Amino acid sequence: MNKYIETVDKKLDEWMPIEYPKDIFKSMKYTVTLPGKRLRPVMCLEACKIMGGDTEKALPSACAIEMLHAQSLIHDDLPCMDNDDFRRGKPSNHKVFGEAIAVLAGDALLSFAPQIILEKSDLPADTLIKVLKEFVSSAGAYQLIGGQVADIQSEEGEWKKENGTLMLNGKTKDEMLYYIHTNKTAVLFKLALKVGAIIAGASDEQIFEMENFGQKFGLAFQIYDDIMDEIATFEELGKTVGKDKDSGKLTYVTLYGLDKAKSKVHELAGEVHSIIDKYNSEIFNTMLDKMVSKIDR
Ligand code: GRG
Repeated sequence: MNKYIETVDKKLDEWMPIEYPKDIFKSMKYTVTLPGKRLRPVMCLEACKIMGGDTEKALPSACAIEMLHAQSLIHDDLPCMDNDDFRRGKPSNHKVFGEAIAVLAGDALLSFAPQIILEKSDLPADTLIKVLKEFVSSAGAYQLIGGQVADIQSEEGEWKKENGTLMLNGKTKDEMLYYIHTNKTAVLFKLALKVGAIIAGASDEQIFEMENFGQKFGLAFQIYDDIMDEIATFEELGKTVGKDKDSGKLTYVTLYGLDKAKSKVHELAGEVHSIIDKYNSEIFNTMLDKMVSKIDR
């Protein structure tokens, strides 16, 4: 895992030079290169490896997915969204560069990332098109952006009783939570795993298996993240803690309580194991074990 992280960090630094106008490149690079866990690029490389592929070939895509993730973090922290002053243990992008540059840095990363895939990948044209198709559809209104919109609206919108059940935009709280977690969070894990498998030349069945893994891992990870918001420290999370409860955000924890949230993470982790155990991946097992052990302390 550390080897993958080192390689990704080196490439992120190399592929993000500070050009003119410097502030935008500095702002883009600032959040991308802060010490995140690098879960998505590691998953992309490991999926490529377990499918028998050459991980070198997946590196540009793995880095581009980390850039897309950083883009979503920059915009998520803005005052008009989650309004968080800290990210990855440091001041958020807009706290360092100002709101205008932070908005533009997110926008710029959105096109810079696929540019990296196009310019740095050594892949056949049909594979490149498949990878880019996954990338652009994941980043758009059908998935990542749609998930964020639902997240914001679930907090600010007016839930109304229909036949005795609270509803918003045609969804119950349960359905809304599933939509948000699928599109805001699981989407980038699915993207990373599918892209790694596509680059390795995996079969449609194997790609679907990776998608299923990403979906279940993503759901578990968002619930884990919301549990950590309640039980972890600032040092551990690198961002403000306890915000969900204070802002009345719709999360698995605020809806069902800590105990049910913990059991759900266990249940989903078990389902992930049943998908991936046959691959004997130490890296995937470590990721799952770390997540579960942190909520079990
Ligand atoms: C304009 C394409 C576009 C998207 C913007 C702002 C937004 C839409 C989406 C926000 C998505 C978001 C912030 C989801 C939260 C997912 C999550 C749990 C992030 C934390 O991931 P970690 O813990 O972070 O892997 P590190 O810092 O370790 O990488």
